[in-house]
Amino acid sequence: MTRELQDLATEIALKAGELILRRRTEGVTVAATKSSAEDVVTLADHESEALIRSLLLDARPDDGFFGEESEASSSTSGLTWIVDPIDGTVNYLYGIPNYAVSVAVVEGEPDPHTWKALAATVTNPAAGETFSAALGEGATLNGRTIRANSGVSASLALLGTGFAYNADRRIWQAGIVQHLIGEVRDIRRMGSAELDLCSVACGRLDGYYERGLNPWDHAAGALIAQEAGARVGGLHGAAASADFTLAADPALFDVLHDLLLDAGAEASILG
Ligand code: LIP
Repeated sequence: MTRELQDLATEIALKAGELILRRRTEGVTVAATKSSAEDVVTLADHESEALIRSLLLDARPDDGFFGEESEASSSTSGLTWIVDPIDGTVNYLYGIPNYAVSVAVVEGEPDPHTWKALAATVTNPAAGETFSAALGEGATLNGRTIRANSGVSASLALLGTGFAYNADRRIWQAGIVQHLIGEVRDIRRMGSAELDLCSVACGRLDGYYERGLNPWDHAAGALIAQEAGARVGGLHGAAASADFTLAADPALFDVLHDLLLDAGAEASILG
């Protein structure tokens, strides 16, 4: 069952990947802004989500849908698809080849605190890279098994992180970076949470953390990183969610967890 769901996620993600890559070459149109002027949605975001939704409806009409750009629909099968039609939309707008289509399927409500992720695919069409996993079946990049780095100390850890579409939040997030930057090897801001989590899964990053993610920004990448041997969660044993998302090899996870607490990662954010 999970393999079939994985194959479906991959087939559909690749089709949406082809579409957004084609639109990229044809020229990107901003359709609207959302939570702030910086938070844009393009016509291609809408087209990609509409395509994914219709293909899922054809293949599995009883499943629920929870996507970034359209109304959620509830499930009668117990399964719900969590979809980000373009993760890294600002990269997509600027032509930075680090954006992805993300498709995951979970058992239960579309709530990261309670869902059980079963299968997931994240495809970066500009790089020709497709990450995928099924629960208990491991993770792959273009079909090749991948593993997260292990045995890395915090002082030599290369981390990834991200910043919100709200200026006050970005200032707060920059404060966490200021605390952390002297404790680790370096920090990368690559612009897509899903691809950051996949980078942990294949060893391009030793760890990743971010606060304020939506469910569709981490649903797929979290399962892929976990199946590659990383621990993915929040603070104080919580699940990964908007409250906090941290991913790293289990030993490094614990060290980074405490460094982030020292840096004030759980403080309340204004704005
Ligand atoms: C983005 C995430 C990124 C985060 C951005 C935004 P989007 O998702 O991938 O990690 O820093 O604020 O949430 O908006 O491109 O789908």
